[in-house]
Amino acid sequence: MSITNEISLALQKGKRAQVQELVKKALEEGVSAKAILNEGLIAGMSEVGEKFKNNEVYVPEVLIAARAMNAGTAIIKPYLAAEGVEPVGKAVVCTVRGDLHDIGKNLVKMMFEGVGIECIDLGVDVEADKIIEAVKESGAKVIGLSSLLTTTMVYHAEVIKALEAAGMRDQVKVMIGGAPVTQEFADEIGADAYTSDAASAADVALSFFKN
Ligand code: B1M
Repeated sequence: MSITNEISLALQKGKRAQVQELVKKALEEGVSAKAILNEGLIAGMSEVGEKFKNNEVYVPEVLIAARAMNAGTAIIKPYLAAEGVEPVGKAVVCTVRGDLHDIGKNLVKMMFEGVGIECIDLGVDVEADKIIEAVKESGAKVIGLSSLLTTTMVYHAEVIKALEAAGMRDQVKVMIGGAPVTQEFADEIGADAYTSDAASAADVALSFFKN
């Protein structure tokens, strides 16, 4: 088995220390940081994402795998920069105004990073203005919004209206999600995409960067 496969498997099992060891070993053996990222870490996280979508694994396993992914990514980051590997693109992610739930948002961020999207994470309870500012500063092409309360889901629409008012609606794709959110609601407020889970959100975000 190749060392990148070993990394992928260790990540899927959430074995952080083993991922770190294998990543270091791979670098010593001359495997490129890009191959470690794509064939090891991202491949492993994609598997976890698929299993999560199919209810074969659950939130704790995803969080543990993501922790292993972060540990591996931290080691190769300087090498990636040296190899000139660019992220697929940038996305702003947050939970909307008035809402403090962040587990789903964090999963979305992890899945985005798992497919190579750089995330600007604004945290929870985020006002539309702050999102607009972050998009302007970073040049992000995707905004990923999350809400868990029926009382805060209306703020997804507020972000879209603020983008329109700032003349920026065409520059970014707005993706929304969270337990109370539906495709019907997304259509109603003019969001570009809704997905019911974080792994599918990453697939859709990736398609926005590729098209
Ligand atoms: Co809150 N809470 N909570 N809570 N909480 C719920 C959501 C609730 C359903 C519980 C209940 O009453 N049965 C209820 C909402 C009812 C409603 O609005 N209809 C509720 C309430 C009422 C409240 C408070 C108002 C309680 C109070 O103070 N009286 C309060 C609100 C505070 C606030 O936000 N202003 C509150 C507080 C909290 C805690 C702080 C205690 C804690 C949050 C901790 C944290 O997030 N760090 C908490 C929790 C943990 C929950 C429950 C138990 C779990 C939510 C969760 O994390 N689920 C929840 C009840 C439940 O769901 N059983 C509940 C797991 C997470 C992975 O799911 O975020 O949906 P989710 O993400 C999913 C998908 O939705 C999707 O991907 C994930 C799966 O892959 N997804 C996206 C999410 N974002 C996406 C974005 C996308 C695409 C997909 O594109 C960008």
